[in-house]
Amino acid sequence: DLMHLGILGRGAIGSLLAAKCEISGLDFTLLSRQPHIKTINYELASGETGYFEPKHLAPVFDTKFDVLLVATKAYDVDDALDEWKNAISEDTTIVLMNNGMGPHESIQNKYPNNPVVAVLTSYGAYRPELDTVVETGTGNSAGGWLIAPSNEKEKSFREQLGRIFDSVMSPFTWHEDVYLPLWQKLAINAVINPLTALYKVPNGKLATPRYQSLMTHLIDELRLVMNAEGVRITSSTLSNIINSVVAGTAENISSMHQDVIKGRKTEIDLITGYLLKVGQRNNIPLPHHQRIYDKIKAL
Ligand code: KPL
Repeated sequence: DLMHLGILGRGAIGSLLAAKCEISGLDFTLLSRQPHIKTINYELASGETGYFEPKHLAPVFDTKFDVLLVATKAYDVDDALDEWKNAISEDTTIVLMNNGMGPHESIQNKYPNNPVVAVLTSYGAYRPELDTVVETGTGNSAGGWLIAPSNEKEKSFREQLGRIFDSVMSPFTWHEDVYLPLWQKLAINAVINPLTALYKVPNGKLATPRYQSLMTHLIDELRLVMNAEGVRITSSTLSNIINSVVAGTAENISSMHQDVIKGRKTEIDLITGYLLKVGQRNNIPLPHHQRIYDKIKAL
């Protein structure tokens, strides 16, 4: 029997996930505040295009899902989980897919007994129209338990989730310690997103000499915080990781750059803001991150 999936949020990533679920024949429902937008048109990086009408639910209902993929903006995760709490039973696995780290802390208080997975993905997508999603680049994805289910369920839950992730966000890697990739992703987003948004450049431009000294400072500060939080990593490893994402997503307009272009709220509070909070907790001054935080807030 098919797992019943809920996809919460129909932004770029939510719409792309829906398209991949549709193509893979999975049983899914879109939980959206815009159920009147019936169709999703998609264009994948492979060139494949199509459209479909997903099942939709309005917020008042009592269907419980086996797996809830939370694909909202980071600052909406907490409110969205409250709004759709009827979709969540004790056995629902909640999958957080947002950038940033704030919700990964707060969910442990809200749903301490549900299995919770953190997923990171480097897929690029945007929505040129409300009903259309374009995949700009394929990436890879990783995830692991933030809250694992009981021992007897752990293996079967992980295998079922693995099959879903393999079909909608392959290649997918399961991590025993998800905090390592989570911190790496936070580091990627804390460097690429604000810089591309401030200087109004596609990701690839960050490889040019103009940005190297600032990036070095940001990376050194990140390394100090990560080490203080128990994540063992060197500045040069971090630099290699970030530069390979810059190269791999060179044409991409980062999500924060897109937010700024469209005059939307940015995720700076859950990316750089989270980092500054953890820096403070560890008595580590982060002057370069503080400066770009202030500049983004002033936009
Ligand atoms: O995740 C991203 C984002 O734009 O939010 C990166 C990896 C920087 C790709 O653009």
